[in-house]
Amino acid sequence: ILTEKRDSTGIITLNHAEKRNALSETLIEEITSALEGFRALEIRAVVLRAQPGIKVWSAGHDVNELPLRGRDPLGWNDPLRILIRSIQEFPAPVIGMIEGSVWGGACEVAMACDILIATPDAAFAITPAKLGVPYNLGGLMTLINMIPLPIVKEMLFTAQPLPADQALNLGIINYIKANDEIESFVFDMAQRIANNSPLSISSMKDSLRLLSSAHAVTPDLFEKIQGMRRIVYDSEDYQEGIRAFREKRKPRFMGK
Ligand code: LCV
Repeated sequence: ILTEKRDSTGIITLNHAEKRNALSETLIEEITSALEGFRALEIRAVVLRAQPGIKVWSAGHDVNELPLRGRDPLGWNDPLRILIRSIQEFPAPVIGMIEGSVWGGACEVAMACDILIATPDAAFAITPAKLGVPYNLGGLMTLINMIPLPIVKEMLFTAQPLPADQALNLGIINYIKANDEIESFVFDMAQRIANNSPLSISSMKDSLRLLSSAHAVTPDLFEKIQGMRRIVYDSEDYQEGIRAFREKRKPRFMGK
């Protein structure tokens, strides 16, 4: 990643284009430590972006780091989960500046941002079904807090990209701006945020996080869901999804 401080705005630029900014443990650790550094500098707005004009904002979870059979691929301490929480718990607003296509767990990273501004070519594809992965409860919570349920189901079940204009119509992203306008638009908004009360904003951001995740899940319900998910990540289909990706071929899911 590249990091930059511009007045009270901190900028994180994903910078691993040769691997399509796949969210490896290393890349995620760089992002979370940059956020920790920004917290110490009392940064008042963060912009999370990729290189200008990029075709793929992020290809999502590094598939080569997905555990093989028998282990939850999206457990509490997995890097992607740590990254999502570090964005959601950061005391200042994080603006996702999206150029290009966003895949899998990177969609959830985008949806964990507080405000999303995208270029017309941006698109969002949530892909666990393409890999045979059972998305986790917290991740689904992030998604349904940002996306209307019928659209979340369409995105999860088809794993097809949702284009920026459709995302804007649905209120998933705040603005679409042309490539030559988006940077100044985003930084102007970051500056407006930085000029307001950081204490007020931080308390409201955290209150909204707590309110939006306040869903009663009984222990029985939780264990039922975990049991269902284990059947999936223990399945042949889960292995087939990862193998197919590595062999650069379409997966053949047999439902077992
Ligand atoms: C590792 C990669 C990746 C990658 N991991 O370039 O949400 S969940 O549950 O599904 C979660 C588990 C998750 O996020 O899973 C990952 C979901 N992501 C995807 O399904 C997208 C996978 N990537 C692609 O479909 C293509 O790479 C796109 C369309 C993003 C870009 O295609 P393009 O032709 O421009 P390549 O496919 O040639 O990729 C360039 C290099 O990046 C690696 C890929 O293996 C290749 O590496 P090599 O040059 O060593 O072959 N790469 C891409 N995505 N998610 N590695």
